[in-house]
Formats: sequence, C-alpha cells, structure tokens
Amino acid sequence: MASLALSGEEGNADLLYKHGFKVEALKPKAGGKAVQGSSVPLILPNDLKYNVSTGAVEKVPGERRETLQVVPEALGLLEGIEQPVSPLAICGPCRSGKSYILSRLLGSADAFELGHRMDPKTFGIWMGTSVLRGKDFTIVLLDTEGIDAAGARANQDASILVMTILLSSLLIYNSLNVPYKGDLEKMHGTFSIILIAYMFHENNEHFDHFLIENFTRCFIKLAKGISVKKGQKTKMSAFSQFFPDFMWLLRDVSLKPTDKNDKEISPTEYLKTRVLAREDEDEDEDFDESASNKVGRAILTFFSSVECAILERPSEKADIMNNIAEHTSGLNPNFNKGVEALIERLLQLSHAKRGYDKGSTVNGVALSIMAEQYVEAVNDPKAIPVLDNTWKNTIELMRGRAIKEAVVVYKQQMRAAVAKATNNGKVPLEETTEIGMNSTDLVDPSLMDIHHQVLEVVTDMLLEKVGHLGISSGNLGNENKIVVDQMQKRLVQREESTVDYKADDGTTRKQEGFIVIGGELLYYIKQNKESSRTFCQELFKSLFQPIRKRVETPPPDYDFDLLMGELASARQQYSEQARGPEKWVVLQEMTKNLEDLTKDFKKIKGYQKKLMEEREKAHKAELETMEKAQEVHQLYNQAQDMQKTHQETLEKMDQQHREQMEKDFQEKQLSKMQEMMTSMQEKHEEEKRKMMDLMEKQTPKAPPPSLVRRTVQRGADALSAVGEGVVDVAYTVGSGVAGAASTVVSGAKENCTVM
Ligand SMILES: Nc1nc2c(ncn2[C@@H]2O[C@H](COP(=O)(O)OP(=O)(O)OP(=O)(O)O)[C@@H](O)[C@H]2O)c(=O)[nH]1
Ligand SMILES: [Mg+2]
Repeated sequence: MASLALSGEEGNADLLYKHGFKVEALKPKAGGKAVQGSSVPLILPNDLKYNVSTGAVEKVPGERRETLQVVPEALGLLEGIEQPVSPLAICGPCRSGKSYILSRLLGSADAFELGHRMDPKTFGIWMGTSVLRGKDFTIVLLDTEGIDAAGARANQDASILVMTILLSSLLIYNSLNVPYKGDLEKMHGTFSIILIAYMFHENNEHFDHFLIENFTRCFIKLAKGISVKKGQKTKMSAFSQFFPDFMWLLRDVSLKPTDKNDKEISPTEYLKTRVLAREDEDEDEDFDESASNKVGRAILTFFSSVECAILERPSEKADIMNNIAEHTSGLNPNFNKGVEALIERLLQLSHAKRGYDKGSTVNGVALSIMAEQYVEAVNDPKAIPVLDNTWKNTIELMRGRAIKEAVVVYKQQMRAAVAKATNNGKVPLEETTEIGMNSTDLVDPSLMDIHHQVLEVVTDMLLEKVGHLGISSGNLGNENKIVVDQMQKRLVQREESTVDYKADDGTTRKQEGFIVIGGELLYYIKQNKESSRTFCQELFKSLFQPIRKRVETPPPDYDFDLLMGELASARQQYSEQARGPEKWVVLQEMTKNLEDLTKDFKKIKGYQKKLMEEREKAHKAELETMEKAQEVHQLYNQAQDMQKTHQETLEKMDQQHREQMEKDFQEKQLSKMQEMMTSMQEKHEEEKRKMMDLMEKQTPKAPPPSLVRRTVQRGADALSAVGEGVVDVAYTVGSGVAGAASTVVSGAKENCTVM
C-alpha cells in the first residue's frame, strides 16, 4: 500500500529537521529481501501469514490463534540498522486512532493501515518501513494491535503488550477520553500479568503459581510484599531503567485538566495526581488495596518516566472521521496543532534504547535478536522473559553475527588485495617481510602485510558493530579484546615454533616464531605457496634449460669457463627473479636434477685443463697448509720455553729480594746495638777513670801492702758492679727491639756478657 504523504503545514519535515531527524526508508541488510508497503508486520499471531510479494497479511486456514511468530523480512530490515535504535511503540484499546497518529509521525496519514470498520485492523506488532534517522540514534515506529481486540484472549493481549514493553524505549498508551479509576481496573488484568512476569523473573520456583487465571491473587500477594519489604521495592524499581518511558495519550479531550479544587493543571499532573495516585492515604492498607491503586502505583514504579498528552477530537463530521487520511487539512486546527506539539515532545523524549548493561545501547541488529528471543519466551506458558538472560544471549548472538560478518569482509578484502598484488595470481607474493627489512622497502607487499592491513580494517568494523553494547562499561576494553580474539581465531590459528628459513644467500637459518596452522589465512598461505612453487619451477627451467642443452651437445667454441659463467649468471638471475616462500626449496630440488649434467662436463673443451688446474691448486693449498701448521708448531714450542725461563727468573729474583731484605734488617739492628755498646763502654771508662783519680787522691804515700790489696779488691768489686749494670741495660734495650730481631738481641746480650 502506498502511503499518503503529507506536505505543507500538515507535513512534519521542518519539525523533524529542527530536532535533527529526517524520514528515511529502511534498506534490508545485504542479501535481505525488499519489502512492500510503508509498514511491515514484525510479530504476527500464528493464524496470520505475511505475503512478501503482495505485502498483505493473510489468514492461515484452519489455524487457531495461540502463539506469536516473528516475520523474518521485518527482522532483516531491523538488522540493516547498525546505529542504536529508539523504538517508539503505541498500544491501547482498539479503534482509538493508534495507527493514524503513528503515521503522522512519519509525515503521512496512513503509513500504518487504518481501520474504517468496527472490527480491529491491526494485529500483532507492525513496524514502519521508514524510520526517523537522527545523529545518534534511529527512531523505529511500532504499531500494535488493540488491547481487547476481538479474537485475542487476555493472555494474548498480555503477550503483545509484554513484547511491546520489552522492545520499546518509549511507550504511548493511547486511549479515547479522559481516564478514570475504572479504566485502570480494566487495565489491571493486562498490566498485572506483565508485572508479575518481571517481578518473578529471578525466582522461577514461584512461577508455578503464575497462571493467567490466578493473576489477581498473585498480584495482591506481590503488592503486599512490595510494601512490607522495602528492600525489594527498591530492587523492583530498578527495572524502571530497562522499561520504556511511558506516555498516556488521551484522545478526544477538549476539557482542561483540573485538580480537586478546579485549578487548571497540566495533563501530566492530572495523570499523576488524579488517575494514578492512591485514593486513600493509609499506607498500611496494602492487602486490600484496590485494583486501580495497584495499577497506578505499578505504572509509576515500573516505567522510567510517566507523562500525559492530550489531543482534541479530529473532527465532528462523521464522513471526515470515517476517512481521516484523506482530510488532513480539513481537520480541527487545534487537533493538527496538538499533533505537532505531540511530535515535538516525542522527539525530545526519544533516546537510544538502553541495554541491560550499564552504558550499553541496543542497535537494530540487537533488537531483532531480542525480538526473536522474547517471542520464544512469551510463547512458552512456563517461561518468563528474563531481561538479563535475554541481554546476555543477545550479546553472544550479536558477537557471533558480527564476527561472521567480519570474516566475510576479511575474505572479500583478502581476495581483492591478493589478486591486485599478484596480478591476478600471476606473480606469487613473499610470505613475510624479510627480517631486517621494512615492508615499505618492498615494492609489493608481502602476504602477511596484506593480512595485517585487512585485519586492521575488519577489527575496526567489528568493534564498531559491538562497541555500543558497552558490556559493563568499566570492563569495555577487556570485553572488546575477547571479541577481537574470537574473530582472530577464525582468521588465524597459529602455533609457536622454531622456523627454518632460507635466507637470500640460500643458507638455512632458524628463527623463533609462529606457524599458521589454521583459519582463513591458511588458505591464502597455501595458495601462495602453490603459486610460488609453479612460478619458481618455470623460472628455473627457463634459465637452466638452455645451459643443459649446451652441456649435452656443446657447440664447438663452448668451453668450461663459459659454462661456469653461464651457471653463475643463471643462479644470479634466479635469485633476483624467483618469488615467494618456495624460492629456495625449488632451487634445491631442481639443482639435484642438474647434477646428472656433470657426467657431460668432460665433453666440454677446457674441462681437463680446468680439472688439472683445480687439482694443482688444491695440492698447493694442502702443502701451504702443512707448512703453516709446522711453523705454528715451532712457534708454539718456542713460546713454551720462553715462558718457562721467564718463570724461573721471576722466582729467582723473588728469592734474592727476600734474602736481601732480611740481611738489611739484621745489619741495621747490629749497628744500632754497637752504637749503644760503644756509648756504654765510654761511660764505663769514664767512671773507671773517675774512680782511679779518687783512689789516687785518697791513697797515703806508702800504704802497707795488705791495705792496698783490700782497697784494690773493693775497687775491683765496684768495677764489676758497674759492668753488670751495663749488661742489664744492654738486655733491656735488646728486649725493646721488635720480636723479629730477638735472636740478634740475645746474641748481643751474650756478647755483652762475654765482654
Ligand atoms: N475518535 C477518534 N477517532 C479517531 C482519531 N484518530 C483516528 N480516528 C479514527 O479511528 C478509526 C481507527 O483508526 P486507527 O488509527 O486505525 O485506530 P487503531 O487504534 O489503530 O485501531 P486498531 O488497529 O483496530 O486497534 C479511524 O476511522 C480513524 O478515523 C481520534 O483522535 N479520535
Ligand atoms: Mg491500528
């Protein structure tokens, strides 16, 4: 169905532009099917089927409505949105102008099909095939079937509403006229099912009690629990951050909302204070709380924000109302103004849908995965949609899909880049850049250079796809690393190993590194090896085949020196022109084949002479080597002798030195002693002289001989006492000399004694 685009005053392009949005048609993801019409069913009851080619929904004969199903074509459109999404959904009683008002958001009057009969028109959940594209997020519009739609039982209503709440970030509850407490009681059934489902989400054992028929009993029990256990209340209100914002849109309202004292108040104040607030103020009456109180309180607790908007009746004329899409400019001007104000407010309220993890957002891909999972959960009467589990699964699935897509892009880009670098497979690539050589030194990139370039591109792509999931924002870097690692494992599996490689000079060298044992890259490595082998074999043949021919049937002027020159030049050319990892392997293999040529060498002129020259050269070299060895041996022996002599001289010098030191010391001590002895003796002589003088003076002229003898004797005794004193002094001086010289000192004492 082609939608009726509005223009001029009724169109909303300027308004959207002012808020940074524009209407944009969705494109299916690459390979997805295009869809017909301005809206497409996202979720349908099982008794209806979407016909892709006509864009119509058809009844499935004989099928009874029991479950819900996702429509793959709509999921395909959602998957095309990589930007975070802000799903804006509308729900409420049937035949209340839901599809019409949502169409106006897209600048159309009937983007979502309107009903003109008493029967409900919209079944399931529909999605606009155009979106409001903003800078940071994309608003996706979701239209839902009316609550109490004929043919849907209460639990089916609930399933649709559960899905709508779970999928949206802004929910409009649309109803005709001003609501009263009684309206909330009507909503009780539907809302309580949803709320119970969420509240018990962590505690499955209670789920057995949760039967649709018994929902009222459960709800009362639960409500009692909320007010008694304050802690749980806080926990439940935490759901509000994952619930959408809530807007109650009242249609056909021209009266000004007022408070109990008839003072004019805003529609939101009216909703919060007059409709949703408790009638009685007694906090302890929870158990008997009226159904309307419970719903009111639940709405205020569970939704992120609650506000109210009103619209006047579009027209009083039946013919206009019956064909509203055709009469936009003929509608009540206040209604059209109200629509504009509503659109502006909705744009202001819109925000990217939050994921279950802090700081995360949901994009189109994630939303399509979540839709599938939630449908599965609501179809199972024993299952409950569990927010955190669904989110975890969504992340896993999204990562899986993003990795899969990254691998596809890797393959495409590798194929293109390798084809370009190899001139469509004609010239093989070097596998890696040689050690010590920069990739920029090479004219052509190596295979690993190409791999790294493509890897960088797909890693960025992957991170962009999953980055907005913001899985526990504090740990984002680590989480991203896990995803990148998972992708890299798909691309390259490697093993640590010591690799033998042939350097340019043909020698084998070893290097610590990794070898690729699996992943997408391995395919390119194998392919390149194969190409290198063929290329090098052909090159070898082209270079050596002519030489072989000449050796087998040598031309007359062909001599051995010429042959050697040709071989050297062919090898040089091979080393310059051969490409890829098989370069040296092929050379080795092919050289073996060349060896059988040597038997033909003798046919070549100059070979014998060359052989003799070579032999002589070798003999000369041998002799020279022997002579050199002998010389070296002699020199060695000489060196040994010299070393021995030198050692002995050193020892001798050392001994002499020590003896001289001892001798010097003794002489020094003796001369000291002698000096002392001389001075003592001089003193002794002096005393003796003095005594003799004294004696001479005291002796009478002719003393009797006996007296002389006695006197002489006394004089002799005194003399000997002085002598002993000299010896004692000498000894004392001797002992005072250092111990090392004690023998010298005792010798002196003996000498002294003798003296
Ligand atoms: N009273 C009233 N009727 C309206 C309003 N807007 C549209 N309608 C009319 O309501 C009828 C149903 O409009 P829809 O937009 O299809 O309503 P709906 O809520 O999507 O209906 P279902 O999909 O069947 O639940 C049409 O005839 C419209 O002309 C409104 O603001 N007030
Ligand atoms: Mg509708």
